Amino acid sequence: MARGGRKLAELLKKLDLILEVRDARAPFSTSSPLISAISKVRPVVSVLTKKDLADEERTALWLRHFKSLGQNVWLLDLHKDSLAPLRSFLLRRKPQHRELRLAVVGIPNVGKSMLLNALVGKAQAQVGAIPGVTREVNWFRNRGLLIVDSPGILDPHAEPGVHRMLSWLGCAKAEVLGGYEAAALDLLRFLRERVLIGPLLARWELEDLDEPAELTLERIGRRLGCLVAGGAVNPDLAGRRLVDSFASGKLGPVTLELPGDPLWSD
Ligand SMILES: Nc1nc2c(ncn2[C@@H]2O[C@H](COP(=O)(O)OP(=O)(O)OP(=O)(O)O)[C@@H](O)[C@H]2O)c(=O)[nH]1
Ligand SMILES: [Mg+2]
Repeated sequence: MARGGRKLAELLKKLDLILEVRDARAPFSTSSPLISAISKVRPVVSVLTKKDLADEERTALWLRHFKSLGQNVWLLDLHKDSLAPLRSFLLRRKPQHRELRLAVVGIPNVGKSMLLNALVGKAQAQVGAIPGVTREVNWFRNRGLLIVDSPGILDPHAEPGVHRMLSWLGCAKAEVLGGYEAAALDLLRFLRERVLIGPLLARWELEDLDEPAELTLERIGRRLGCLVAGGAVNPDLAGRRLVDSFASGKLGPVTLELPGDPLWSD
């Protein structure tokens, strides 16, 4: 992480602009830890990916929030949306006699490499559903753009709550943050507190009962057949299935944060 950050700092001198990628399901907690330093020296354009996995109404609140701050934010479903408008926007900033040089930065697994591929028009950078796919800084060039793909960088000093949320979104590894059972129980408690759990459980035809998270996880494990010999639920396996299904959007669209959320706002 420190090495990636240093490389990026050296690169900054050569760049015209930075594309910061965040996950639309948690636009605050998925911001890059480097972005406040970067924005002092280079213009930043933010992209919220995974529009299809986020709650539409909450996304509208976020867009209004960013607009009120005068921030330039693009909202995209990278599997479906055309990148032509963003490309044209970038090319309007291209110096006359050379390509526009930019870097795609952000925390792991938010869609940096996928965005880069869509912008250069080819599947050049490796994309994957687990965090940590891109390990080096790499340059890609096409049609007026010279783009750097960079490894995802997490903030080691972020609040534990932020890291926990990032594990639910697939941006941080639950294995290194106390394991899948703990991550799943935290997720269930968080969703219940914020009245977001009902529609998600309904996807598995489970009722939203007023019960401790452990019992909800047990019902999920039973429903999904995460059992050990003797018929008991394996809570780690059930936790993994819950977290993975949540992260990949299989449980339906949800946004975990609102602008000015008292839990995370600084
Ligand atoms: N549903 C959905 N999935 C997306 C979207 N954008 C990216 N993804 C998925 O997110 C995952 C991560 O994409 P990558 O481009 O590898 O992410 P990255 O930020 O480069 O990740 P690292 O290199 O690990 O830091 C892949 O499984 C993509 O298919 C989107 O808009 N919608
Ligand atoms: Mg990548």
